[in-house]
Amino acid sequence: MLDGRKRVNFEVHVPLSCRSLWVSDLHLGTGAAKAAELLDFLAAVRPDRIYLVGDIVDLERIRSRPMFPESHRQVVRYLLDLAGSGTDIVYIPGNHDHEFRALFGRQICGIPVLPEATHVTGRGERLLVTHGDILDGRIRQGTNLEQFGAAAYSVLIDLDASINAVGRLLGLGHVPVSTWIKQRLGAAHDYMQRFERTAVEYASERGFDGIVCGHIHRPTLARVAGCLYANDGDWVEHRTALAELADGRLQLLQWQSRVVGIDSLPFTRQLAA
Ligand SMILES: [Mn+2]
Repeated sequence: MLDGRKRVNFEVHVPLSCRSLWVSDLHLGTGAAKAAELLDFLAAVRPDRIYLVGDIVDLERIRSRPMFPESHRQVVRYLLDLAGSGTDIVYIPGNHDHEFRALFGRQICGIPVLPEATHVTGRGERLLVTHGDILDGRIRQGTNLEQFGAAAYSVLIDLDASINAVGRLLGLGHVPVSTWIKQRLGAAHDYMQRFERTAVEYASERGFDGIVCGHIHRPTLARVAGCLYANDGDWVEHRTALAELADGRLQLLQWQSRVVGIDSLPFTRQLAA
């Protein structure tokens, strides 16, 4: 089982119809991407609209170590086919695929490329959708320790892929080492908390009821001082997505050989207002 994450009381009907689905941090083009599992997940959900919330294809890594196996191609083809057959898809690039920011305002095979988006839920809540790296700029104005946390955190995210590649070779399955380290490395933990707080401030200042982002590879759904903070997680480590269900409620989903509804990670504390 995955580090003690518990199921919530949420029944999943396959395929799961939902109004909207947010996925990010796929990091296709790296050995860490869980492309085959993502394909299984995508086949088990029927969203009206999909937001691709950045770090979809890891152009940064591809430049230094080119690889793009068949399963990664299939993910891209599948998404393009969905767009071609009427699913509304929006692409918001992140920092690992920032080259696509040159295409803001244009479309790739019918998929608009946007810096950010506004999503209104069935319950009338206005949510800001952004990858989240823009928040790093605000966090870097923080203390040296916080800056160290941000740097340590991005190293850990990369490290996770290497550790798990070794784990797979040894037949160990998924080794949640970086989750373990992240929970214990104070500076990384401080960075994540600051990221979440900054995200909520950023959305509130701009008059939104909440924010949906990715970037820090930590699936979370929380309400902080009346503002919604939703992080759709990643497809390197957690295999998670955020869904808006038919009734307008938000729900974190995880692929565990089937679609499962999950709570936020157990180590997510209630953030200070
Ligand atoms: Mn990112």
